[in-house]
Order: sequence, then C-alpha cells, then structure tokens
Amino acid sequence: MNKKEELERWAQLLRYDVVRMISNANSGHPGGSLSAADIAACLYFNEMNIRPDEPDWPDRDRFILSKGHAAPVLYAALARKGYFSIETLKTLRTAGSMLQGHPDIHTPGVDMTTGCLGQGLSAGCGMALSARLDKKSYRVYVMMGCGEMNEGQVWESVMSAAHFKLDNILVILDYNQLQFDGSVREVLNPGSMKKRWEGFNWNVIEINGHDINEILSSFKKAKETKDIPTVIIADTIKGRGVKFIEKDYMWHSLMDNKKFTEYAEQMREELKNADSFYADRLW
Ligand SMILES: Cc1ncc(C[n+]2csc(CCOP(=O)(O)OP(=O)(O)O)c2C)c(N)n1
Repeated sequence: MNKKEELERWAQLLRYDVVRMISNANSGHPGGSLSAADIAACLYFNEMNIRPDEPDWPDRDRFILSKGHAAPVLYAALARKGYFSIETLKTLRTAGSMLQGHPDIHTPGVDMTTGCLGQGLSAGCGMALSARLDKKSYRVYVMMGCGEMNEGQVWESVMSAAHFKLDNILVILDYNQLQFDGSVREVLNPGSMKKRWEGFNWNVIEINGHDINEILSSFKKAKETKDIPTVIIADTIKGRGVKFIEKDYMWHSLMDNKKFTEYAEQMREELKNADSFYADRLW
C-alpha cells in the first residue's frame, strides 16, 4: 500500500469514528468534522512531529483546532494515534469524560482549548513566537473554518502573524463554503478569501482538501516558504463521505439520529467487507 492509499484509509477510518461517536452521543457536529478528515489524517499520520506517549514533549509540533466544534475528528485522530483508547471515544459528550463537546487543553494531545470561534490563531501566534524565542524548530498548525472568518479577532491575529514573519505557522482553512445557518456568502459575504489573506501579506496555497497528494504537497510548499506565514485554503465538502448530509448546512449539527445510527451500522458493514485494513479497527 502506498502512502496515499494508506492515508485515504486513515481518513475513512476517522470518518467512521466521527459517525459512530456522534451517533453514540446523540449530539455533535458531523458536517465540519467530516470535511476535515482527509486533512486531519495527513496531519496526524504523516506530517506532524509528535509523540503520543509523551503528549507534552516540549519539541512537538502543535495543533490547534480553532473550529473547535469539529472535535470528533480530532478525538478520532488522537485515539488512533494512541493518545488514549478507542473505548474512550464512546464517552464523547458525557459528564466527566475527557472528550467534551469542544476540545479542552487537559485532554492528552489537545494543545489549546477551543470552541469559541476566532481565538485559535491568536494562541497559535503566541506559540510560534515562543518557539522563536526558545530557538525551537517545532511548527504550529491551526485549522480554521470559513464561518469562523466572520470573527474580528481572526484578522488581528492574521495581521500579527504576518507582521512578526511567523513562517513556523501554517493555517489550514477548511473552506467547505457552509457555516451554521447557511452558506458563508449568504450569512456574511467574505468576498475573495485568497485576496483577503494575500492583502494581509500571507502566502496563499489553494488546494482540493480531499486530495491526499495535494494536501501533502501543500504542507511541503508551506515548509519551504520563509519569512511569511502560509494559509492553505482547502476546498472541501461539508459532510464529506456521508452522501445524505453532504453540502447540507442543516447537518452542521446532528439532525436525525435514527438515520445517522442506521448509517453508522451500514458504514461498519461496508468497511468490514472493503479492506483488511479496517478489520480489527472497527467498533
Ligand atoms: C464566537 C462564536 N460564535 C458563534 C459560535 C457558534 N457556532 C458554532 S459552529 C458555527 C459555524 C462555524 O462555521 P465554520 O467555521 O464554517 O465551520 P464548519 O463549517 O467547518 O463546521 C457557529 C456560528 C461559536 N462557537 N463561537
């Protein structure tokens, strides 16, 4: 199996985990978790320099899920990397669980508490500046959402990152075109996202956020870019992989758990028969 095929399988497994977790919890945000699964698989299974058995390793790359409501895909990636057990995924959104509806910094592998949109890149700038002061080579990855771009604080941090020439930061914008209650254009039209970031002096790379090769090569290009921060604008599909919710903003949050639970079962059967990769990994 080559790298691309392997990462596609991890992404599909993360999608499965997302569907199972949300169906199990009877609550959560499937649309934006599923749109981010290919990127999350590439980050956690290829790109980031991390040690799951030493979550606070000072030299680790940092990851901030600024669109914190997509927590299920982060938790799935962390569990699959071994930060905690697959069993723990069954506790999503239950009282006392380490897997709350939005990421909490006390959970192993979570570098920043998020959920209040707009704040992640500010924290990321702090981490990137800190790396520079400490003469460390770790990188800071921040995943943001397109609805999140409505938050004013985003643009303060965008300005700061460029001003301080933070080339150790990489923003990945999961540009699925939809937010909570409609398309981003209808809710608050952002105009050209590319021109916006370029106007703030960022290096902009546009990709198909479901194409593993494009994701990997954009990470490489970002690393090679010096003195300005890079944003990857990833064209994605909200709900990607679950046909009946794809491109439907109503499925930003869980809409119909009976249907979703039936689909979780169907997905389990399909994966079981699809490839030996999944055989021992389904729950
Ligand atoms: C400050 C703040 N305002 C409002 C919300 C409620 N909210 C949660 S998700 C969301 C839409 C986010 O859309 P987007 O960033 O495009 O996420 P995605 O489509 O990728 O899931 C909103 C408005 C929030 N979490 N934080």
